[in-house]
Amino acid sequence: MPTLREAPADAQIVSHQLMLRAGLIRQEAAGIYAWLPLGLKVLKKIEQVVREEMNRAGAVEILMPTLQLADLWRESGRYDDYGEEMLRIKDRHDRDLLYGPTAEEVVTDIFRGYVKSYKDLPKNLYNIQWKFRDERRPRFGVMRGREFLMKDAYSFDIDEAGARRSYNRMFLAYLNVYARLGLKAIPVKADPGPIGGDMSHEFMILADTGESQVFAHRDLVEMGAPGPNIDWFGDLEPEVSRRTSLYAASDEMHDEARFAAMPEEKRMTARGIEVGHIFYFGEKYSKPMKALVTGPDGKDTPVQMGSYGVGVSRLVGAIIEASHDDSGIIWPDSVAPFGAAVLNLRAGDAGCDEVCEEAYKSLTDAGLDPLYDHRADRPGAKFAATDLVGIPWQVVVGPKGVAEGVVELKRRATGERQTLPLAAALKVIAG
Ligand code: 5CA
Repeated sequence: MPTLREAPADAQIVSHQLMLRAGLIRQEAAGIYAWLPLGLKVLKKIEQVVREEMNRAGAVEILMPTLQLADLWRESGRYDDYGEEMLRIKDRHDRDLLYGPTAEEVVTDIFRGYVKSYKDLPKNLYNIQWKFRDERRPRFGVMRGREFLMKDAYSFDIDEAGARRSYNRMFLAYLNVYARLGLKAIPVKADPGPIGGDMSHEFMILADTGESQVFAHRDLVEMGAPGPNIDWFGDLEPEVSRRTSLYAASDEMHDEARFAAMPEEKRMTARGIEVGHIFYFGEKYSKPMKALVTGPDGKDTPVQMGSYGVGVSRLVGAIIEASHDDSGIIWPDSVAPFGAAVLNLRAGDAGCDEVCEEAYKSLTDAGLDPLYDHRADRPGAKFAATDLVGIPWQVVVGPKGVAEGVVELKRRATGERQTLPLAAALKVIAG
């Protein structure tokens, strides 16, 4: 847990500063990071939330390689178009490879190898894998990296109506992901860019440091997520259109006339962090790559596709932007690197050691994945470090309390402290 007192001078935004100070990441090259123990724990927890919500919405996990064959991209026609953002590599046989910036081509190749009939549809395959884009200006730490972790899902349907149902499932699953991460995300109409297609939404977290401009109806901010208990394979159109009927657009798609037609108090212009982007693009890849399925009429037709990305590593930064104070990070319980910290203020003292070990064991048994700080540091340094790294609960054990049979329990988010017996503290933490 290599914490730093000062933020390195080149970190411009608070999340980047706090990620470096809390020892979550280490820069290895511009836009390329090593994940240190605490950072990796958070990244894995976000990944797991995303995975659970994808599975709930009927998507199936696979893992595609980071290195892809250029020939697949020649088939889709994107090899030349993608430009300088693509990292191109040659192997020892002089074959052209690339480090995948996204995986439409690879997943289409997998799909066409196995699925031949509409009876096997719908299908949605996803993976959580590192991507590389040689961004011109990598900045803000993991927010705009060159190597970054993305969840990318790809849907396959026989017709447009099916593709829209698949799109709707992802649209709502995304809202559930962000809600579980303690974030308020707004879906906005977006430009499909190099992925292509004619229907696209970005999911934005409001933050002054965001790189995107958002124009939206205020009510969208508080509308919230649908929750896990919707009928995922039923009619989701009403839930989706409740949200898409209110105005919301990124700057590329902004329509000033429509925006101005809303009541003034409902008009919101803000900066946003794009934490997800979904696309419907029909036959854009299936047609040139000949991913054909036999329809009910016996005819072969190109499958209808969409793709759905979540910026998993970017979310670490986005959550910090949305949840911190002057002392450091405030992790939502769902992704905190440790559920609770046990601070031994006098390590080596038999009484303190005994209470700490009991606390550590009980918290472990309760599934809270606790951190035990038994370093010889002075108490002030321990408090500051635990606040900085944002652990939701602190159980503070010192000689005075031990003599009286109590510990101090602190909630990081509110700063609230209470003095109580260990067993009672454990009950409060367990909720
Ligand atoms: N194939 C589609 C969806 S699967 C796709 O690549 N979409 S994307 O380009 O919009 O990327 C998906 C998400 O990845 C973005 O919404 C963003 O959250 C994240 N992302 C994109 N570029 C970067 C980057 N340079 N650094 C960190 N995260 C990024």
